Amino acid sequence: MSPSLPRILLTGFDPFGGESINPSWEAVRSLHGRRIGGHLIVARQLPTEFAGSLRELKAAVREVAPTILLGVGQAGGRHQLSIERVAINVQDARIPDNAGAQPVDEPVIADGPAAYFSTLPIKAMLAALHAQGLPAEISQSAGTYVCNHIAYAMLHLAAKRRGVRAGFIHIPYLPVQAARLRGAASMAQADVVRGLEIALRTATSTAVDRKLSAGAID
Ligand code: PCA
Repeated sequence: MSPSLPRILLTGFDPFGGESINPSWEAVRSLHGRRIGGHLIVARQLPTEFAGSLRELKAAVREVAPTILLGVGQAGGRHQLSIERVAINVQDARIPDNAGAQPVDEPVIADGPAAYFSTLPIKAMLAALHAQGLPAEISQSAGTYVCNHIAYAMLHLAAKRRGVRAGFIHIPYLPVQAARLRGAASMAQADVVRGLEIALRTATSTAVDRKLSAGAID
């Protein structure tokens, strides 16, 4: 690994919930080794497991020493690139994770704060995605499953390290998944990858986020 470039740790998940692929890993893996905004991308797959993902995230952070952490996960049913604003300190699993664990109303980190806000420039990222013709939104909840868990853990680890920022993006199904699911929204992998590139380039070049309305009523 080039010692001279600051690094971005970009994570995707393995398949879960009966799917045989996870679009987050398919997109993330194709960016491994790329340089974006003067940073080297290191891609890692995390298991869709509460305990296992946290263990592997901590090991990857120790090894890679990233200045930016971006988690990516599948959010079947969402229609666009979904930039998460917040991660909450709760695990509430509707289905068992890939290790069979199904925590209900447990904290991610026992003594952690109730929530963390993303420390990436979410509004600047949103504006850049729209400007490049990609559908994207700000999401006010990353859910309560493994993705929220990892988003929270990334922000918790980043909060303890000077100059380190973190965030999370949920992505729709791939067309090949949606074709089986009749009516589900999807996004082509090339667009997801381009969107992640744009989001990361914006993160590397934006120290102070923009103030743009992108809220929700419900
Ligand atoms: N999506 C799940 C976990 C793994 C993934 O890709 C989630 O949204 O929690």
